Amino acid sequence: MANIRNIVILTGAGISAESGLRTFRAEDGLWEDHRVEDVATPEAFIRDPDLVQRFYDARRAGVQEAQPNPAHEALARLDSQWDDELLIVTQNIDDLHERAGAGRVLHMHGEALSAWCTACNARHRWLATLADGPACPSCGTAAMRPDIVWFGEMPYRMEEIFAALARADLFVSIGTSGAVYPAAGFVQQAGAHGARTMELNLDRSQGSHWFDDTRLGPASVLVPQWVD
Ligand code: BV8
Repeated sequence: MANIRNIVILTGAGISAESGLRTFRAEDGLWEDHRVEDVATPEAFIRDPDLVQRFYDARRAGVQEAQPNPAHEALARLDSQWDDELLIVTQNIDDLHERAGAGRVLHMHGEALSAWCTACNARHRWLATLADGPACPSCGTAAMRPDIVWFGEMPYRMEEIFAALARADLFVSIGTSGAVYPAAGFVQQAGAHGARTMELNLDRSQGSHWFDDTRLGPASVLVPQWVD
């Protein structure tokens, strides 16, 4: 990758699809079982906390059963070899990037394996269920929610992401439909600052027209081809 120094990679549910984790907007998609407003908004959590907790308890269990695929492994190789700036901004709440060995990962929509105490604000690595109302290890109250960014909530570490996009020479989007903001707008921000932009996806995304280069196919094939 001649004269490329700083890279930002955005990943979405599609990079984990071949690890068996369902995406959101396919026919067998995750939301199909639920209306997104019923499980991924703060209002849903107030209205029916048990439904929301059980939805994420099931996602948390599924994440622990899944294994990284060649796409996650290729990005981990790139991360370990790349001497300049590289940031994997993931919309995914699974830990497959980390388990493949990637270090520079930023979960902008939170993490399935993290619990957030709404009483004392502490965050805990959490592998079990939350629907049964476990006590917060820090303050002892039964007030923990999934550490997930729901619709209407502020994604994590946005300033850090915007700064990385402003410095990027290359922006690569992998396995996302480009349906959810602000992530769907990153390609425009990177391009406006002069980055080359590339999309690796199974189908054309809603933002395909913003990319310099679009390659269609499964991430487990396209990402190793690009990295190696
Ligand atoms: C916010 C929770 C303010 C965790 C998620 C109009 C304009 C701008 C914004 C809005 C707007 N109307 C409403 C909004 C705000 C809203 C939004 O964007 N709504 C959408 C529906 C229009 N956004 C928000 O509320 C966000 N917060 O805006 O705060 C703000 C604004 C700016 C700056 C700061 C603050 C919060 C959004 C976060 C919501 N939480 N998830 C969870 O349950 O997982 S979003 C949810 O959808 C997922 O987390 C995921 O990240 C996201 C996007 O889904 P994808 O990852 O793209 O998955 P999808 O199924 O859609 O697509 C999969 C793709 O993979 C497909 O293209 C497919 O072809 C491809 N694929 C499949 N298999 C493979 C493959 N590719 C390669 N290989 C394969 N094998």
